[in-house]
Amino acid sequence: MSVGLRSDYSSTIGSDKGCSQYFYADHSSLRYPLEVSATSGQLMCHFKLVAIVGYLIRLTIESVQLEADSCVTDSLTIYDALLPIRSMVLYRLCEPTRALMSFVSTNNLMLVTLKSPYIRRLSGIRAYFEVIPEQKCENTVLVREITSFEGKISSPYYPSYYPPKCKCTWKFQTPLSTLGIALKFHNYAITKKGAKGCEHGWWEINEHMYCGSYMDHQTIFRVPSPLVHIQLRCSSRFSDKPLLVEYGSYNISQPCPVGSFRCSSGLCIPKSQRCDGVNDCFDESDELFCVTIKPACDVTHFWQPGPLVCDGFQDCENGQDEHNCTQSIPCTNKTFKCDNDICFKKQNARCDGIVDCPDGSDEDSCSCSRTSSSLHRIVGGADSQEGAWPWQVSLHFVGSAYCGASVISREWLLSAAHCFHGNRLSDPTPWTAHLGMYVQGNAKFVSPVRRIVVHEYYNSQTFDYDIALLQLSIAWPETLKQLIQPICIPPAGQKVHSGEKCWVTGWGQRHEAGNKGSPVLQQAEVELIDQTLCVSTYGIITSRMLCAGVISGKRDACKGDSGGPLSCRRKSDGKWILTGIVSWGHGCGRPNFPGVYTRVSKFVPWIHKYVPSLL
Ligand code: 4AZ
Repeated sequence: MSVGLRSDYSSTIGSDKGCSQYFYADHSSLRYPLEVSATSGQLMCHFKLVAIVGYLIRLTIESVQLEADSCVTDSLTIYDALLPIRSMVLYRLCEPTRALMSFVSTNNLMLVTLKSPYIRRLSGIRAYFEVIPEQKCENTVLVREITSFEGKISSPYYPSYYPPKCKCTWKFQTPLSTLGIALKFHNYAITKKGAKGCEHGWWEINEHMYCGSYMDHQTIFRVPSPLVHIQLRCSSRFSDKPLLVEYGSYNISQPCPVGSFRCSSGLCIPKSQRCDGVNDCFDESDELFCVTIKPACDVTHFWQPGPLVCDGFQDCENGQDEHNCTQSIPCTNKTFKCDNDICFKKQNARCDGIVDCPDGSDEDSCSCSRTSSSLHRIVGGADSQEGAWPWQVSLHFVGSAYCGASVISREWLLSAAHCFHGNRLSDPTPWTAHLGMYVQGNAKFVSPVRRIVVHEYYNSQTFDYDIALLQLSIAWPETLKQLIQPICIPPAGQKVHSGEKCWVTGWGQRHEAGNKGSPVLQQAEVELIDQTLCVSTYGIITSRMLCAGVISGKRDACKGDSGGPLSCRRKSDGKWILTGIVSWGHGCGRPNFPGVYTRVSKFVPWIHKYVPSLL
């Protein structure tokens, strides 16, 4: 017999028959199914998986259904042992998924628990497990003289998540002393290791130490040596996302071939792709320092099919392509259809505060803050006026003000990921959100937090992707709409203009050296700062960050303001836009060290993934 259902684990644990089971698997080429689902009642399942000694268990999850509440009630937990010991957690899933993912134990035992005590719609799991041999993770590679990527290395048990304990070694040798090794990391990057430990992989490359982190694009790391010794140690507490790295040789004296441009990330792209408005480098370095020249079209060619049609975009310098239009491009799922059937190329034409449709239908029924009464309240001084920033939220952790946030809908807030970094801080239970508040502690509405969604690429060393969504347990009532109003999310990829004046607000410290927050909501007017200047000040500024401040430094965000809004008023329609989220900076209010903010326009699709109701 290849698999034995030895006994029900305990008839008192699950109300559903077969929910708690003990499997023994001794056949290494079979898939053993693990499936359970229920539409009402509760699920409290314990699946104990045991393989033959000397082998490991790979659990592949095809789908999981549960209530998404940051694991407060519902969770799927995979343990690297037969008992639910905290230190042996391999992975915990807090939200439903249909993405195929697999996990490997470090021994022949695994426990999978599924908890869903109040089933509303459907809870369950569809998965299978296999018995697999332990894999060695070392290799010696002789790289050819082709100066392009020729092979791949990967984390152990790829494409499974790799286990928390691992050690891989790879040795590379190129045929010529003039050739080094180029490593192309997929959705991952390595940077010099600082004083802190590494959270997502610890790399030693020719005796230099690096930490790895996940990103939304590939990066290239070049080692200018013909002999390269690499060691990877898995440093995460849990199983971590699989890694894939392409390797190849490159010419040490000329890392990018003639006719190509070298991105800041090390990637080489054809020179022709520089300054074409497309982020080919992924880090936007190909689009920096560009002077845009729009064609001055002549009437003879702008009716031709192509970009120069009536599409809501001014392609010609003089705007001729958009004058007296009688022709429009057909609507697709990437366009917005106005009520009078004209289509606009811009996906985000709807509710971006700019009237694109001749009948204004793209801007009808949009609900974020237009605030016509806003002008009188933006005044100098540090204390704001009561009700002036109706999207401002104070987040309390175990009863004390800890961070800021912004209201973006009836039940969702936007804040900074770093506010929730750490075991206790990432649990929504101790958090409360205080809305419609002016003096600390006197909120018009308080709700517990149901769910915290930290951006999956948040990097606690560099503060990259410093963004988090919070779902309230109780949506704020319509009756409070005079005091609580959502702020608008910027259109995706919106460009900001340096010198533009915006406002930062919060109850954080009023001095860098202080240790207590302000009782009254503070406001400070700050200027958006040129990205190149920001990079030259701090060095480690990514395209997900922007700087704002004043030269004197006097007006700035500080500790306790984190997660709060940087609000900019759009001239065209008077709407307030959440341009930034207070993230970090060198101290507070220091001359020449502006505040650093998360650039919200980079996260529009990510926000929409969780808050689809947002217009
Ligand atoms: C902080 O510690 C912090 N001056 C927030 C903003 C700034 C500095 C520190 C910017 O939360």
